[in-house]
Amino acid sequence: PNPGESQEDNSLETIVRKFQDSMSVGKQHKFWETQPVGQFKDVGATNLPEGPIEPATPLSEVKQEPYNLPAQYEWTTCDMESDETCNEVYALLKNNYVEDDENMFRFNYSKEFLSWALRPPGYYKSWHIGVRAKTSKKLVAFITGIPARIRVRGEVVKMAEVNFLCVHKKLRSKRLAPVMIREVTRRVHLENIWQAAYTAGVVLPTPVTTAQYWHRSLNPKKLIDVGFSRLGARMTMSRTIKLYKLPDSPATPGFRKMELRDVPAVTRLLRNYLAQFVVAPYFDEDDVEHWLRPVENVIDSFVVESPETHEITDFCSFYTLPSSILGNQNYSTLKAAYSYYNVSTKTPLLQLMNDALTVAKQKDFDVFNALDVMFNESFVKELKFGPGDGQLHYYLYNYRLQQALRPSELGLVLL
Ligand code: MYA
Repeated sequence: PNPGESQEDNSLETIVRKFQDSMSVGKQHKFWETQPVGQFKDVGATNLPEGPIEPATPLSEVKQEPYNLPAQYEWTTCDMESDETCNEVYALLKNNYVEDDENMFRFNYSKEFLSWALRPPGYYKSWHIGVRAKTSKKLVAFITGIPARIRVRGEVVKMAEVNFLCVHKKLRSKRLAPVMIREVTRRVHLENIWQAAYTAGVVLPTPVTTAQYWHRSLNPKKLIDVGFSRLGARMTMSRTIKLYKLPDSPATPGFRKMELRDVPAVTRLLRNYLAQFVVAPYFDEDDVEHWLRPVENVIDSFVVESPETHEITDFCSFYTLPSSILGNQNYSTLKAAYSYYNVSTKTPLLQLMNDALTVAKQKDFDVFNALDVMFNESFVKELKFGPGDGQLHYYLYNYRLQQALRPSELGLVLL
């Protein structure tokens, strides 16, 4: 027998405690328990009203000074218009941001992407928050907010979308993250905004929904070589390559790249479409111009323009988010496209998404990813997506929903 085994405490009490620890709902959340978010103890409670958990307070009551950091560190506001700052943020995230469970891949957001994602209409520079080591001035942590209007059922709420929370690998588990979250909250409050939306791979109190990733191989040989996917049972490489083959060009007549002149039509399409979901962004033309107009190597968008009437009837989009491949001899980057907002009114969604896959393949992406939000479940199986192992939890800060949502009731994609 393994000598380690006899050392183990196998009392019933210990077994129960270990089981509870393994379930995140049984875990203590010393920080999150203090925050205005849905608490695990209230799951299923029907007596609590929907809407803000805490009321807004007068701005004069918002703390005027930043929260205290450990003595060796200092706050910095990151100017994302500065190439130098953008480079520092890029490098911090490239080396320390989100990895998969097996630590084989790590997100590698490009500088162009960060500059786009963090500077939407009406953004606040003060919400791009860094932490530096006082002596070396090295950037060691980061968190961001951007303003957004999010509709929850019938109500449009001004929120912050919080993203890119990152603490350098060497500074983990020192409770820096709660200080960063408190500081971004303070700076959001100073702009008289009291709600936020965010996503995370970890379970926290309490998800409004949990979405699953689906992956469509575009370059199956590379995906198998780097360990992203495996050869199916009774499959050869050449049969696999054939299985995932796509047409050379999109099938839908009038399918073309979105242009500036399409902004009014795309805004109308998107607004009508997103009205079907319980939680979704409320976009105006400025938002659409920023978020949906193509930007090289950042965001691709396409419309279907009717060849007869020249009406814009459908729309699809995906963003570019490569991952570093950790420790592979032959490849260093996985080129991934992520499904963003898609609207079908005339072209069947299945055909529209097959066209999106086709152009992504033309643009040399290795894989096309989609969450099972909106109507995405209706096309994933047919279009040969496979379910991923990662889950993405969606959260609202200071806004209670009576009940968790199905992912298909969610019309929101965060970057
Ligand atoms: S999600 C992406 C998060 N980033 C990564 O996963 C990158 C790699 N990991 C890291 O850099 C670190 O592990 C991070 C934690 C920084 C994540 N969201 O400092 P700690 C809680 C929220 O000792 P560290 C994204 O960017 C944890 O439960 N809380 O831990 C959206 C514990 O609290 P509690 C998280 O590992 C971010 C405490 O932190 C997350 O060194 C949305 C431990 O702190 C997480 N992803 O650092 C932020 N991970 O004891 C919330 C851990 O209570 C925004 N924790 O369980 C809220 C809205 C604010 C604005 C409101 C305006 C009104």
